[in-house]
Amino acid sequence: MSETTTHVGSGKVRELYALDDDRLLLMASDRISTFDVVLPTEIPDKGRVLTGLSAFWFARTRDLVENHLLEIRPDGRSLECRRLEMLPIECVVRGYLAGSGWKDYRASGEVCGHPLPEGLSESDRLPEPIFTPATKAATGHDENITREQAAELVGADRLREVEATSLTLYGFAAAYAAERGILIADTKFELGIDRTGRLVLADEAFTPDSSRFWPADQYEPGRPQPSYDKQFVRDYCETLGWDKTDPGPELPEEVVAGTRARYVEAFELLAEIPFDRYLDDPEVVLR
Ligand code: Q0Z
Repeated sequence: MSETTTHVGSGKVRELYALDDDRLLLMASDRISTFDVVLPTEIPDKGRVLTGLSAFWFARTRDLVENHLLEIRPDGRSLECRRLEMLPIECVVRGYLAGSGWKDYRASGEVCGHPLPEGLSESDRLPEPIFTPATKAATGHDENITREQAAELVGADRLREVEATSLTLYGFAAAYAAERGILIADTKFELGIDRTGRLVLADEAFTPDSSRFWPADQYEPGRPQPSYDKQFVRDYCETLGWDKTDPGPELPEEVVAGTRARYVEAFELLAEIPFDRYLDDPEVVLR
């Protein structure tokens, strides 16, 4: 990092730096969170897996929507990106009934104003994927909003474009991943506007941190699904009687190794590139 690189933001497990007026650097650490707490133990290469997957999806979806990616750094964990005017909503698409979607459905029979058929079970596949925007909460949890609230925030015409783009991206990625043994239950994007007013996919795309990945071979509606990447960590934490407040527990080496293996497996299934090749030359995911 050069002297003139300024830190401009932190996520739970990522850092954002300004390179100049037009470019940002997004860096993914090896930190992992569970039950919303960042744990004291890192998962080696987790940031590289997520960065590689995100860059892979940017390359694969560039004909569907423009994206912010300029370069992938040789460290494999940082992306140089175009700086955009970010939309003040989180773009969420759900193909399955999980998380807050399942909670809202149980309470009201609908999710963000989408009426759904009666009698759906937890983790059921939805008849059609639905766009369920949320507000960006600085801390804590994003809050689901209605289409009307989202239209007030971005404008009705822009919202229609955002919804169509989000559904197209999810449809492409979910079908691609399902053929390779991973169900993408839902996903969250950030979209921005470039200086010419065009909609651009930003932030990260279809990583296990921004999406719910489920192993397709264990899919069984009617219960919560195991997480593709974090299930070992959650199961281990559940054995401890930890109250899920900060600080979280240290992870034993077998949980670290098993979790790292799951991240690498997701990368290799989706990108169809050995992870060691990515470490040698991160640009392989762009070709
Ligand atoms: C992304 C975030 C992170 C903390 C701002 N291309 C862009 N242009 C303008 N702003 C952003 C982007 Cl990606 C932008 N975030 C989310 C990421 C750490 C916050 F790594 N915030």
